[in-house]
Amino acid sequence: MKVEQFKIDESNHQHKNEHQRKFDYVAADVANLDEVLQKLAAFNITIPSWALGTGGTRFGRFSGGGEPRSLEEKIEDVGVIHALNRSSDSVSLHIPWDIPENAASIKALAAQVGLRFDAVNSNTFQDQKDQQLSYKFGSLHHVDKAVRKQAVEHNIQVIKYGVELGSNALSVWLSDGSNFPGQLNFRKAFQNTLESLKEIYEALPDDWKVWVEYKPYEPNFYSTTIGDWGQSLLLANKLGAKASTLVDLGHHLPNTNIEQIVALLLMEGKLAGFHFNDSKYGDDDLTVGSINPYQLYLIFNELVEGMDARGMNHAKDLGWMIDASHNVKDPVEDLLQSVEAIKIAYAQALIVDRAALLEAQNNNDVVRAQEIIQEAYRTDVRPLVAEARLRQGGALKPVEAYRQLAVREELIKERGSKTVATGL
Ligand SMILES: [Mn+2]
Repeated sequence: MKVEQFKIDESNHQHKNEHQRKFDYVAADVANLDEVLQKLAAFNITIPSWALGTGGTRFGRFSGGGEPRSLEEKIEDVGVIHALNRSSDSVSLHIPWDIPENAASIKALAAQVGLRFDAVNSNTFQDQKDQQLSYKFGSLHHVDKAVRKQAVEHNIQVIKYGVELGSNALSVWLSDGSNFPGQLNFRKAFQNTLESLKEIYEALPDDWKVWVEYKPYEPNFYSTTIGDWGQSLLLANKLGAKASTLVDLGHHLPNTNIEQIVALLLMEGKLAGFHFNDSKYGDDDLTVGSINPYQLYLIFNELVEGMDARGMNHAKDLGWMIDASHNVKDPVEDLLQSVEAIKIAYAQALIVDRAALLEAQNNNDVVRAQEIIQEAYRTDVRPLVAEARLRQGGALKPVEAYRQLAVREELIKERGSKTVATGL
């Protein structure tokens, strides 16, 4: 299933006048309009291979129709997303859920729909069929050296798959932790993790990075060995320049000031990038921007300020990826919504009056500072995001176009109504 350009153009034609009116209205007040549009056009968000199927919970899974049955079909789906939004030009693979059996043909297939491969993700939080030793009590932190070795070797294998695909980062999330007080020696668990990560680090090609993700709880409920950004940063600093900290928005305790964490990691040159999602209670993995879009904007405000302070390229110098799971929506529509929410927050951050904000901060003018921050947030930047997308050949209204073109119906015809994608 491929979305043809003329169909997108037809859909855009219906919305042309309405879009132009709204765009002209907001554009009149944007001082650096061309720069904002260029940055928005360049900004892409990676789609994870596990998000193309309907997610489940531990209570069950309600699969949707036309789910991708193979890696090839997942790439096809990301191709559809990218054709519509022109902002999702890469895929992140999860090994072993999506093993590229023939890297050359997978790479060629991806290139046909304008995609490349971003970070590869290892998995030592589940036991796989035919696996010799169990990860029940952890992987890289395990008390038994043989289990640690098995987990290290898996990560090195994932790097090899990534090299074949042209990826250049390994993303590591560990579920290692403990469920009960006394179960684990925290110091030894940390040291084992460091030792294991060092072995993985040694196997990284020169131009590769390793991203160390943290999470406070779940599936373990007493301690997690890489539980917060401090523990991740400690590991990344001990490992070296190729290691940095990955922030997953859902991996924080309630009310954590994530924007402050981001600001400091950026300052230290140790922010790897993001796993975007949203949450109300815990690691809910809801659609980005669906619960707390203001927090997302505040995070982007720090990102833009911090990246500019270091002269970084917004689009290329950090990893931007969605990590969400949804059990009631069409995954493609959900991903289109997530990408849109990210770009809206980014656009708002781009139009913040930085010079005025700095002046207000230096004068301790708290009211003025808040006014400046909220002025950008309360601006309807959606026509700017849509204009950038339009100029790239994307749809003015991606979700509407997806429905109009009856993509899901087509996929169900091709794949059947009872297909189940690999993943959780
Ligand atoms: Mn994540």
